[in-house]
Amino acid sequence: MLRASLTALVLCAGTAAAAEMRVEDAASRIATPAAQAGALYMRIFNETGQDDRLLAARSDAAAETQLHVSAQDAGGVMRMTPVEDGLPVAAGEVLTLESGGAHVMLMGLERPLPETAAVTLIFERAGEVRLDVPLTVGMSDGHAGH
Ligand SMILES: [Cu+2]
Repeated sequence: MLRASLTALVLCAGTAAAAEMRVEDAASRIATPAAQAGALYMRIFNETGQDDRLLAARSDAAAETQLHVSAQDAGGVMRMTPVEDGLPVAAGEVLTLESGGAHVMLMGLERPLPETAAVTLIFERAGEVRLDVPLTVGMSDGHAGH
């Protein structure tokens, strides 16, 4: 399994430079100034020409960065769980990270809170994609959690 992914990365490094993962509308939600954790949302356009999978993310703005999915449990309560096998994004498709769905979770936010989080998305085939996401406290939809 590990060997297969490494081979894919090496093959991928030789492909055209124009193909890319394009990220739009990156935003954050941190409920309160004292919150220990925050969520990042964005849209990821797979313009690499090949099916891929978002495996993980990391950031300098938090002690730990995880991929989560939110879903209602049997009792109707929204819960979030870590993504285990990555989030698939087929060639030409869009992976949307949004409130109530999949998101990047920053756990153990740095203090003082940086204005911007440098985030690295790690894809199975496209490798690492870096972006900066502004960190904003208290988005106005009245949701205390996410
Ligand atoms: Cu989460």
